[in-house]
Amino acid sequence: MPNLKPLYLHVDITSNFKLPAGVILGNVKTRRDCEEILQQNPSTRRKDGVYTIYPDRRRATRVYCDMTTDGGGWTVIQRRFDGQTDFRKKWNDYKKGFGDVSKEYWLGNDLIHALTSGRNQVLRINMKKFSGSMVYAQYSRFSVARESNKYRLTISGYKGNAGDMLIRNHNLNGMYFSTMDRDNDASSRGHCADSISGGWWYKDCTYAFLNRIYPPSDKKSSGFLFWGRNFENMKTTKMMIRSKN
Ligand SMILES: [Ca+2]
Repeated sequence: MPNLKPLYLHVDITSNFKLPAGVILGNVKTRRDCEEILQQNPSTRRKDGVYTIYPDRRRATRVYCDMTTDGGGWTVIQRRFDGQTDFRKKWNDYKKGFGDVSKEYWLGNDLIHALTSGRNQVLRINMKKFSGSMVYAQYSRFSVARESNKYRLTISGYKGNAGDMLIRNHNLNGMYFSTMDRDNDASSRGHCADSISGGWWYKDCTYAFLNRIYPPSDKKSSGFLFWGRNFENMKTTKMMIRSKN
């Protein structure tokens, strides 16, 4: 019998190939939102910025991710800070979204529906006052119905220090979305989303209206973006969602 020595074979395999345009590698498409990006890539923590997500697991969309606030992983659906984006838009604009995701924008009601349907999402609203102080309102349950149900709002479970203006002061749970060209509010007095207003969920108008005209300075005017029973105008707003409360 020949003495058969064991054979050790060491093989390095390197594949180097170019993907045709449109092909997505691996599990990138499983990144449905900013929270999943953070879970899959923990090094994105504290790196706020624009990322690509797949809200319906198919189509890509760019969105701003807050990877800092309370552990991060927030998908931003609305952001305002300088008044450069006009929020006086019609139903179809709010449906599709508008603005620049690296600046001010509304993500779009169809996408917000896709991100909030069939699973629990938390809504957090970060706001900065003209005095410089930061406040927030957080709701443990937030979802937006499909267009055929007029983007009906489901919201509950407030915590925060900004005051609860979406439930306790004027309950918007179950209210429909309205724009200047669609009056779906529950007000008998008229049309809350009038021609100077942006789209929002209304009952009998509101104590919180973050899509109204950007305020030029520190005021207490219901004619501008405001939060609170005294209509305090806010300097910056950020509405964002994730699953973790
Ligand atoms: Ca009305």
